[in-house]
Amino acid sequence: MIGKLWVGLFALGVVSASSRADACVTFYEDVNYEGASVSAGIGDNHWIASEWNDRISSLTLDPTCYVEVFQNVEFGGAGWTFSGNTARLPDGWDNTISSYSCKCF
Ligand SMILES: [Ca+2]
Repeated sequence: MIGKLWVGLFALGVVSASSRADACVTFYEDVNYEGASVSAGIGDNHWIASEWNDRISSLTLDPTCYVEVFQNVEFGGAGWTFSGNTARLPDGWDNTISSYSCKCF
């Protein structure tokens, strides 16, 4: 009984550890999580690189994470924070993101 409890706790720990290691955010080229995608871990990205600049149209987030996105490089211009999966970026945000910061609780 005790042994099973410890096995269960260990398994739980492994699951939560691996979910922490998963992507903080995944960006998609098209709305509804379609087209090309790119995932990123926790952290700041001051320049999303030319391949993804002004291209993102939807995003998914790890349930424990949120991402602050910016219209310009170096976290400049307007900003918006997303705290959940977003199938369609709000008006004015489609194909505009150039830098971001992804954080988890
Ligand atoms: Ca797009």
